[in-house]
Amino acid sequence: MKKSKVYRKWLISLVSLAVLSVGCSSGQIKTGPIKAAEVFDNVLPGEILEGEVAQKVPLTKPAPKDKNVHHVRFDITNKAFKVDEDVYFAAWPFGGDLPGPTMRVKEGDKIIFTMANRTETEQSMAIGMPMPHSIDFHSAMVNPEDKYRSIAPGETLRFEYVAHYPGVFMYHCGTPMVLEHLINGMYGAVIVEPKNGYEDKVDHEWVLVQSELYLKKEKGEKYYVSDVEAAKAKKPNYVVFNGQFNRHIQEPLKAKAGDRIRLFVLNTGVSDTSSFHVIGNIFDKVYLDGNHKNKLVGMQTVLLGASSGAIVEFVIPEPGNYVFVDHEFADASMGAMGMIIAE
Ligand SMILES: [Cu+2]
Repeated sequence: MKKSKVYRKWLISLVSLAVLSVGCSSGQIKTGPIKAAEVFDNVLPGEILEGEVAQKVPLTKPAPKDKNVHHVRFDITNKAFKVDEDVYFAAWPFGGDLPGPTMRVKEGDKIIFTMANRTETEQSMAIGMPMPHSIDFHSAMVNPEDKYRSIAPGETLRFEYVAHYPGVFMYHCGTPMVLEHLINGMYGAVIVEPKNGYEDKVDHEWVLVQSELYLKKEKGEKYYVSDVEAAKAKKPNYVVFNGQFNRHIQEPLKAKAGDRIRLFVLNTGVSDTSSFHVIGNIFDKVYLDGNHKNKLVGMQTVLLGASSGAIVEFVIPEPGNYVFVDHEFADASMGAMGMIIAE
C-alpha cells in the first residue's frame, strides 16, 4: 500500500473516531426502528396487574439483572379507595391501585406493555362509567399518536418501548380532558435504574407518589367523585403521598439508626409543586429526575414540579421518628405527610 493511501486511511479512522466520541458525549440516543402499537377488539386473557417488574407502592424491588425484556400489564377498571376516614373515592386507576403500580427496569431494557380497558364490566360500572382511556409513559420515546392512543371499553392495547434514560418517571392517562383523567387517579411511577446501577448500597428503598385529590360528594351518594371545577381552580381537598391522607403516618416506613435510605419521589401533581423534605435530616445525595448524572449534594428540600421525580438518599442519624412532608405546609396539612420510624 502506498504511503499516501495509508495516511488517508489513518486520517479517516481518526476522523470517524472523533465523530463517534462527539456522538457519545452528546448523550444523543439512537432509538432504532419501533414497532407499531396493536389494538385488539377484546380484553385479552390475563390479570389486571401483571409483570415481575411491577409492584404496588411503596414497595419496589431492583430490576432483574438477567433479563432485558419485560412483559407488563396494567388494566383499567373503576374502583373505590379509602383516602381518609369515611372518605371513599371512586377512581379510574391503572392496575387496580391508587396510585398505579410502580414499574422498575434498567436503562436499555425493553418493555412489552399491555393494557385492557375493562371499564365496561359490571363490577367496574358499579363504581363509574365505561369510557376511553390511554397511557403516556414519560420514560418512553415513541410516537404518541400511535402508542398513546385512546382505546374504547372492551379493547386491549399493546406496544413496546425501550427505556433509554435512567430516571424516576411519571405515567398517566392522556385521554382528553386529561385533567379529568388525572384527577381520577390515573397515574403512577416508572423507575429506570442506570445501566451500571446506583452509586451506593442502601438498606431500604421506597416509592412515594405525591398527588392532589379534588373530591366532591353528592347528597345520598356512597362515593366521593372527582371535582373538575375545583381542579381547574387548583383547590384540592387533599394532597397525599401514595393515595391516602397521612398514609405513612398510619403505616410508617420502618428502618434502623444508621440505615441508608433511598426514596424514589414522584410528584404527579396534577397541577401543584412539591417541596419534599425529611424533618431532622439532610439529603446527602439527590438525583434530579432520578438520573445519576443530575447529582446534587447536601439538600434540605427538593423542589418537584408536576410530573417531576427525584431520588433522595440519606442516612438515619439516630433512633427517632423522621417525618417527611411537602414543606409547602398547606399541602402537608392536607395529608402530604408520612414517617420513617427508626429504632
Ligand atoms: Cu383515562
